[in-house]
Amino acid sequence: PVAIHRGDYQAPAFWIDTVDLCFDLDPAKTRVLNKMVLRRNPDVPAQPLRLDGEELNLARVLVNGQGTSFRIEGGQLVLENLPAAEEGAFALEIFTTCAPAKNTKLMGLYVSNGSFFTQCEAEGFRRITYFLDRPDVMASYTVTLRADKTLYPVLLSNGNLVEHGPLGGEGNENRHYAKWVDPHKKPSYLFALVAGKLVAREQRIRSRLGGDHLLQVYVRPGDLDKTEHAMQSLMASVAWDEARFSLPLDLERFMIVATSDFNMGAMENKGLNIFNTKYVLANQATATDVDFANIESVVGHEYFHNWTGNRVTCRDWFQLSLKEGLTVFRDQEFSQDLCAEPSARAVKRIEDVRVLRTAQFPEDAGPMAHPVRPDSYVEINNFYTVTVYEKGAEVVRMMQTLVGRDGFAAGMKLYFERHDGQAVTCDDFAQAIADANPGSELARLLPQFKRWYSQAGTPRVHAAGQWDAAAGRYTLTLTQSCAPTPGQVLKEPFVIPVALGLLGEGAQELATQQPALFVMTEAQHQIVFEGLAAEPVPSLLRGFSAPVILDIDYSDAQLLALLAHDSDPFNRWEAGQRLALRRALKAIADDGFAAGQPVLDAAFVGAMREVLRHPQLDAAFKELVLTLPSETYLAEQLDVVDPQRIHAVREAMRAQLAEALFEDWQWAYEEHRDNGAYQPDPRSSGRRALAGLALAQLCLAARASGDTVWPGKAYQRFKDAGNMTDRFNALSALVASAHELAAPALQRFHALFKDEALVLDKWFALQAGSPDRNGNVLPAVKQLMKHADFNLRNPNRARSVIFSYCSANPGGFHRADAAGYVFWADRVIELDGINPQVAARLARALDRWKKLAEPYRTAAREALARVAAKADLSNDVREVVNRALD
Ligand code: HT7
Ligand code: ZN
Repeated sequence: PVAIHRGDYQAPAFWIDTVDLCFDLDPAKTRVLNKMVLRRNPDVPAQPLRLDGEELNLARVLVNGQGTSFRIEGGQLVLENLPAAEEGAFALEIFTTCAPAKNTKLMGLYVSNGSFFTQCEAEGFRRITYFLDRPDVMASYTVTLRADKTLYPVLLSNGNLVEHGPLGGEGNENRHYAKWVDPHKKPSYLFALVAGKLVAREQRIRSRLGGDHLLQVYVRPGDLDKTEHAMQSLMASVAWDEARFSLPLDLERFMIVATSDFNMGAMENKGLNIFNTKYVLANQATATDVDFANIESVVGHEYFHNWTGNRVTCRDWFQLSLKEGLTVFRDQEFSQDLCAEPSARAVKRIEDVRVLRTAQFPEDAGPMAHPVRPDSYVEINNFYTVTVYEKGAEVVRMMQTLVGRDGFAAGMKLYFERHDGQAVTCDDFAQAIADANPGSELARLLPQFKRWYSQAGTPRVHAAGQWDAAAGRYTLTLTQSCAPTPGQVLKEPFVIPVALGLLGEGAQELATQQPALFVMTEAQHQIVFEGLAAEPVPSLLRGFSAPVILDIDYSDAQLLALLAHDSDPFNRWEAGQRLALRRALKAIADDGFAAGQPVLDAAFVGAMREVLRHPQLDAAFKELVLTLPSETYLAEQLDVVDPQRIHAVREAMRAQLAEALFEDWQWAYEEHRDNGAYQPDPRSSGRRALAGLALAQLCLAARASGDTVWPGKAYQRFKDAGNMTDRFNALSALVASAHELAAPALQRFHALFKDEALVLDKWFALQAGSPDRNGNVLPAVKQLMKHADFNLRNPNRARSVIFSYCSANPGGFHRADAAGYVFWADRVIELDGINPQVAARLARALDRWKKLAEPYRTAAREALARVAAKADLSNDVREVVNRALD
């Protein structure tokens, strides 16, 4: 496979002004007539036109209505004899066919449950017609859809519906058509069409800044009762973008359509967003609080792309974070702004950081490490990563930290003034934010700040304090470093905003002469605090002000003080995690560690009890503090990883907390379980989360003591719960504690929800991700794959079983007999023949194999080598396994 390099960017040799597409939709053979008006780009030397194409059958090519010579070269349609620049625009007509029903890659035009959908980002449009399929070529689209009226009563595309009606003529008796005109120019990746038997929830709104709009959420008949939350989320998104950034909805009609076959979460096609059903459908009987929150943020995310992505798009795919990092930042801010209470905002921030640290930090330290703006790729689909998205969002967040909230809004305004309607770069964005804030630290440090875009790897900040009692002086030394990543050995210092404060005696917040934000630019800095009465406890990187690893040698007493008293909720949580981590790492390092051995001391247990019983703290915050660091996070702290040791230690810690806090968990459960009307707001979902954790802990404790009361209560809760969150938490408690009631509960759950695909996904995922006991999970996973409801072609279902096992269940997956890796290699190869994008995601499960202890390391390498040896692998999977083996 050939790598594409950022430095090789060249402007297109032709522009496409207009595109007139006519589709005759048929699952077996769809006919596409593509009439374009093109002109040469005068800034580029004359050259042939090379149009991208993939899996198309070409029937006809006409230039200005005449036949012309052409050739197919490397999949591209090459036209040499085109009018010269002086002749101006010319018409190009291309007639092709494709086979949507056979499209298992779910890129381009495909069929799902009898309806047609498209997915064009990043390079799917070339599977629909020959085109300059790159984001810097923006055209005006007119689209006509023709199809059977009974099978496809709804025909949708981007923009406004200008005509529709029956099709005349022989053979068209039951056929109809719809013609759509998009008033906005767009790149091909934002094109979409949908055709099928769908129904819509509709809402007319009058926006504060714009006019009247029609919002629609299209789903399959029968799912309409699950669309209210998505619609509410959409309305809230429109209002938020107007209020926070003065960005109005620029369309008369904004549509969301749900499909159950989708490679990712959702897609921001102009005016016609296409969503995975998982991020649309919800009611209290079928969706959990987490589902409700995810829907809110994904609906927001896609809506916010309408400006950050669609109005201003990427010049090339190396700039992907321009739209994705910025839009993740915007959706995170949106979800925080919807929180009524500051504590709920903090909870959201902790959740976001947890994702960054458990998924992005490992990526930044592994074979797929790449800068937020990558320098090269083989397959762009492999670069829709947590680095581009989540780390990209942290980079934008740091900009806001450096210029302030109002300064950032001013920067956004300037960005749109300068670039509306253009395809631009990450540099253009950073420049606009800096230029709007001329006196700011960002403006002063911009070239250095932009290293966040060009250097991969997670920086480490080492902090050491020195106390001079006689002088009343505390000196804090901060040192930054960043380990080499593939292709980047030496790193220059980053600009690192460190939000900080000091806790004094009695753990009260100290007023100091130093600002609350210190901006690191050098490899080392010293910050001196004078006039202190006693040695302070530093609270650093408050709110996680930069995406770095903070090394600091706190004593237990200092961490306990921070956990109990820090005014920054993020660092309060962080102190609890550090206390747990320290104990876990000590036990993991102990070669004599035996399963079930105590890991936790009275001080730690006491501190956890205090948080759990705290009269003022929020339930959601308590749940976060009382959840131990994940096995993946623990593994990241180690140079050599024995996944079974980590699993055993974490399980021992869970069991010990369960038993030591038994009465407190009972109190927490009784206090926080409620039977009132269901609301998915942060406060009530926090209560359910804490009650769920308590129930899981009580069932776990019961496992050790042989008590049957709590498993019985969990089973009862499972049966009579009024919402999916409580029901699923109760079921999970039984499954995680391997109680004998788990089997009948699982059976009953399946029977209750056999017709609800998204709920069945949960049922599969719960079993594939359950804590391993004597290697029981892999046989269960193999059994699940034989279940009548399993379907490898459906990405959600494949993820619910295979990914839940290989990527989210380290204790079950990393087996000494290598059977987990053999299973993984078989599935990667099998999936690659169906859907390379999904296969390549699964291939990443062994990214960190070089850190594994023996015998896991050798076995993992052999599994990777077996996949790599396969002759006809997709570029997607080949890039991932080659980089892993490198
Ligand atoms: N911008 C969207 C990316 C996306 C995608 C990319 C490749 C293959 C399939 C895909 N579906 C959606 C999603 C987003 O970030 O909003
Ligand atoms: Zn996005």
